[in-house]
Amino acid sequence: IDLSVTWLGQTMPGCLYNASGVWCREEDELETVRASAAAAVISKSATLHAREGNPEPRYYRTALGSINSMGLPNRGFAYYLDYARRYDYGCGKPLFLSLSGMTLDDNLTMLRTLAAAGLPAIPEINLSCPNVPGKPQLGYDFVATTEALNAFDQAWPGRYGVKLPPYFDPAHFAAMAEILNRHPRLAYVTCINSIGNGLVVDVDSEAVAIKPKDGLGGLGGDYVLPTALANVREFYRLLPGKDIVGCGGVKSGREAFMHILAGARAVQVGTCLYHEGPAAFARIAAEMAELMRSKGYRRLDDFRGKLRTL
Ligand code: FMN
Repeated sequence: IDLSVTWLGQTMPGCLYNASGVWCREEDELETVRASAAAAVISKSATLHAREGNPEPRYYRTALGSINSMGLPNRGFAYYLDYARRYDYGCGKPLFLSLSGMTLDDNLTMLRTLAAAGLPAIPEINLSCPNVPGKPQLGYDFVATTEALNAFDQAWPGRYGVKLPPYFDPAHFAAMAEILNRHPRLAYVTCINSIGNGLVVDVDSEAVAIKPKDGLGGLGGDYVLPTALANVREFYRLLPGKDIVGCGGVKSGREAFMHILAGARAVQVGTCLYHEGPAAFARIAAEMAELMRSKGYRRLDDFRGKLRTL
């Protein structure tokens, strides 16, 4: 069974890697992901300057997944750029740098600096962080997204990706796709970021589960799988010539298979990786291979995007 993925001009050894924000804030975490069965590596969303993030508790595990309001704790762009300068690109696993500037100018500064460094690392610009108090998710503001993408095209000469928030209405899928399709060098979109501003309540203590934003936080895990699949499938249909990276609710080979069937080129793992650690990649890949074997598929192209309707 061949799980390799040809994408962005290279062939990755598999289709699974970490979701930004999980197991990727520190260099030793990034290197552990690279050394695991993951097929690529993405760094924690970087701001121009390092951030401590929100007060704790800011992550909470539930039976169905997770709620978090981390608030972009990260080492700052220079730290991840330095990692990217020393990254072993010859290992065959692409390196993605997630960027989440606090302002458009910060994003442009990071993109220009990365461009000047001339590295093979690929930026994934995060249009969808729900957890910085007072900062709305850019991807829900179509005017601001239009302005941002036009500016990214000026600041960055190569191919890039964006991380989208989940959308919940066909009119919004269509409106966002129309904007994204104006940008030929926007090579891929990652769907989805967490479902923002959920609320987990503990009955015993009659309290919220996390401290920031009076308990509101982004949902991941089982909660988000159907929403993630809808976003992957709809953007797969609406963005010809671009790739979709599926993210949301992957915890076994079955969900990874569903994302590819819905059209994903590659698949990221967030909440499950947080709970299980990087051993999750080999387990999920083996489960996926077994599922494919039972169905008579030999490679991902045999079923990618071939989800049937009734
Ligand atoms: N997404 C980003 O694009 N940038 C981040 O910095 C980021 N930080 C996260 C931190 C934590 C602890 C978690 C749980 C998620 C974070 N996310 C971030 C969202 C995940 O990348 C992912 O989109 C979301 O959790 C859904 O995937 P899952 O169901 O596999 O968790």
